[in-house]
Amino acid sequence: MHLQSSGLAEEAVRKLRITEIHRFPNHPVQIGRHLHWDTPMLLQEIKNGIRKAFQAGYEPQSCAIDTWGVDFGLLDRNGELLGIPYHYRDRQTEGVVEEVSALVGSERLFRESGLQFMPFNTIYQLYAMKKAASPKLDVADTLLLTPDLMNYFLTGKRCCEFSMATTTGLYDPGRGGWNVQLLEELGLRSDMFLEPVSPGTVIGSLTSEVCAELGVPPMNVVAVASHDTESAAAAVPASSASFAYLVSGTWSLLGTQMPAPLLTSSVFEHQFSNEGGVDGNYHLLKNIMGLWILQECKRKWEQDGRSFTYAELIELAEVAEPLRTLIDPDALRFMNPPDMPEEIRSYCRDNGQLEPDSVGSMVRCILESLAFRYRQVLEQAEMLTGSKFAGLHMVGGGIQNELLCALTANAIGRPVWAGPVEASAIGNVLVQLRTSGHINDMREGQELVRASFPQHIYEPDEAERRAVWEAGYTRYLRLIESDIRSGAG
Ligand code: LRH
Repeated sequence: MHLQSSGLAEEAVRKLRITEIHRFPNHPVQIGRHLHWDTPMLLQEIKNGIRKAFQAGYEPQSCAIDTWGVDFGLLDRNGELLGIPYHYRDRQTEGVVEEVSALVGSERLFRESGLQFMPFNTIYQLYAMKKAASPKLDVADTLLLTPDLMNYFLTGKRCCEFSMATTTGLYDPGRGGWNVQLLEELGLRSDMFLEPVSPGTVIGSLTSEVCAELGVPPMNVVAVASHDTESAAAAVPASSASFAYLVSGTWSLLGTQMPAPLLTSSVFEHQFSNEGGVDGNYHLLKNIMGLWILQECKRKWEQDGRSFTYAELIELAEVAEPLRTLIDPDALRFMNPPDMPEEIRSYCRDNGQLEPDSVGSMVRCILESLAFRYRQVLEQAEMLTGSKFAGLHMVGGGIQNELLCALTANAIGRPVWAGPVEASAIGNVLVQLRTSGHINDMREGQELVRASFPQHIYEPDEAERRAVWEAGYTRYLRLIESDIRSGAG
């Protein structure tokens, strides 16, 4: 979650400078049978961030929030939060994709939502709650997606921001509005949903209560592209109009910007998503499991008393044998297993491969498999859009993993342009700067990013090494195919 106050430093060449004022961890909490977000803690930390910005001597004109997609809170008719919002990795949605597809038809579901079928999409969470006869659905007055919920706590104003709305599976990108018919067919109420507003809309000012609590003056809260992926995409420092990008973090989102959603059968078959961004643009992208797999291994090793920093893990991977074992990072079994290293070993056993036999070989297996998956998805994106991309822009926290960037350049056989790391925060700030009139449009914002943040270029290995990567990729594709045939994953 990013909270950014806008500030522009005027220099000979206009440059943007960002300063980190406050950072906090965001751990889910298992309560009984369900996995939840610690929503009160998140609000408190956002407020701490605002307070610290003023205490540091800044005079912010505005602030804005962007978060992960799909999750939401429900307000009752008194405007109070009903229950504790679920985490999208909660198991309540197991089997729901199949059920909803059987009910309304999978092609139609795709055509009317533009999204790949991911079990955690809002539509499936709501359907799971309905199946469980959740009383919250009966008394809910308003559904607010996570950034909208936080904005509501800060301003007292209820709003629904467009980019988040498009992650729900209930917004019809073709027709441009909530899919009331589909909601009705699923037995869900449509009156909980607010009309989406565009990124750049001023929601309101901090409430007098929040100002008094924090000891700060009133400040505008802006709805940016409040879906973090879209904020990050808005900050990709591309110089050409057509480019491919990868937002790398817990998830890897690989895609390209489009003037309109692409709702063809081919996009449906390849399971890409159309997600709304700034200026009504759409992004054709795919969710790839991402560094979650590595994060979960690290957490498990820590639990077992073997703590490593990421730098240590990467060092171990660097000296591990290359291309020893591969996995399909997007196999559903990796979504939230109790023991990720064991899940990987068992995947390898199931596929007749050697198991990773050390921490280094486990990390190497994850990173190489991700890199090959990026190539596969990049080539699919080219096929679907009829584009040819010269290389791949990588942004987000994951690019601090230099080995991943280098492996990706080798897997795709093209350059990787890495940077900036804080892309979501920067895209968030760009929309605020446009709202306050400091920049005229997002193109200018993109140029500002290019002038302000260095990019690191990773070139693929020389010609003689290409054969090794090509052979690795062929092995990866064979693995994926046999996985699909056997119904595993
Ligand atoms: C990445 C992200 C992604 C969503 C997922 C739930 O942070 O927003 O775009 O699909 O979280």
